[in-house]
Amino acid sequence: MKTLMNSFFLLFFIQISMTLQAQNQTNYDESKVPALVLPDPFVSEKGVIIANLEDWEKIRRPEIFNLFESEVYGMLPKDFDEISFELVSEKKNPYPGLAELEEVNIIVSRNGKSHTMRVNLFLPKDKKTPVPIVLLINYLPAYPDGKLVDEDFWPVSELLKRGFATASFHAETVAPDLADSYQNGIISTLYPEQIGMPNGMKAYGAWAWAAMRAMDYFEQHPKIKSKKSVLVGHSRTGKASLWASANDPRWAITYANESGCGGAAISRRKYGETVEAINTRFPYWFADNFRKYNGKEETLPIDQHMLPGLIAPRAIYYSSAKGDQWADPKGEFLGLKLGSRVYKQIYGKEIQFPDEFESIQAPIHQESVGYHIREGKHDLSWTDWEIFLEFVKKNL
Ligand code: GTR
Repeated sequence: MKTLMNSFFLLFFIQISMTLQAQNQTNYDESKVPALVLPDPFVSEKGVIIANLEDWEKIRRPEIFNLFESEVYGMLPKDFDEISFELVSEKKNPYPGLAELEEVNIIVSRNGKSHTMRVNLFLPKDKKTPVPIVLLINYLPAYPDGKLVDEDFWPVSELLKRGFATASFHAETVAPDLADSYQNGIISTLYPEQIGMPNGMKAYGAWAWAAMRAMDYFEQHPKIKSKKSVLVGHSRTGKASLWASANDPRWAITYANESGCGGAAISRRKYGETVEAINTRFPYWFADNFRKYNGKEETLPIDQHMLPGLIAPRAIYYSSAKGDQWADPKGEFLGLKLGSRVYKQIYGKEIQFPDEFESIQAPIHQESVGYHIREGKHDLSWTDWEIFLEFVKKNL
């Protein structure tokens, strides 16, 4: 018993000291950011210059997608045998005057096993025609009083008043957000062959998979205009939203708020959270292969500026907070600015980004690509939603 306790404490101290070490080494000094030498989105692995839509879609996009899948996020299996939807009634509708509430169990089966995930959907009451939908991937701990909604994070009534249906699921409905139990959802039940594979499905793959299943529900819903769909995630679920949309062309607009390392921000900058720091604290978020790049970001065959191109030409939106240096706001901005070249050069969108990140004074809302940075800390706030919804008005 004593030996067991000793090894428990030893492991605990190793973990703490690894975290502290990663935090101590955090760089917040722009003058120490390495000169950026980034992989070129417009040169194929065989050296072909990619200058038109056909070469982009047939050659380069698949190459970039495969690299993100194997080296960063891990696989996202798309097959299953059956899907069904069941309405349940467990919670009280907090907006009886504004909305109809649908609590939906989505039941997916594969190889004789099934998993049930929950989506909560609010439909505006007074609308006769199908309406656009905003889906938020939530990861916050369940609200203490069993409440369905925290309006600060998910502004349901504001969305309803603007004519949207809105839905949310909790990340843990498919994969717990914990290192020792993340597989205890769809991974061990539906896709056990993924376990132990260096490019196998991890939490991000599972959360992105869940967004796809929610979309399956919206697509067959007579009151939802699923072609006008918006996928939103903050921080860890911002990263998952980007990977979901790279895998699923059904999302019209994808919004990643303060998604930082492994999301919007360019890894090679090593500013704030690094690849090593994120893989150490959250070894179950990304594919095991991503660990090869701990401290060796410059050897990644892709970088996060190549991720928006997987979502193009569909609209994409990033935002940052000045007090969220851990997520590297400048790296997030550059990831989008450089990533938007696919929108401009391949899809002919009108895009003009400022030269200097430091000179940004107002939201940058371009054709299909948008960005804002605000004062304050790491959070998905009403300010973020309000500015983002202006972009949605023009781009949905
Ligand atoms: C942090 C993590 C970030 C970000 C954040 C969050 O601890 O380092 O990558 O995802 O959590 O999800 O709030």
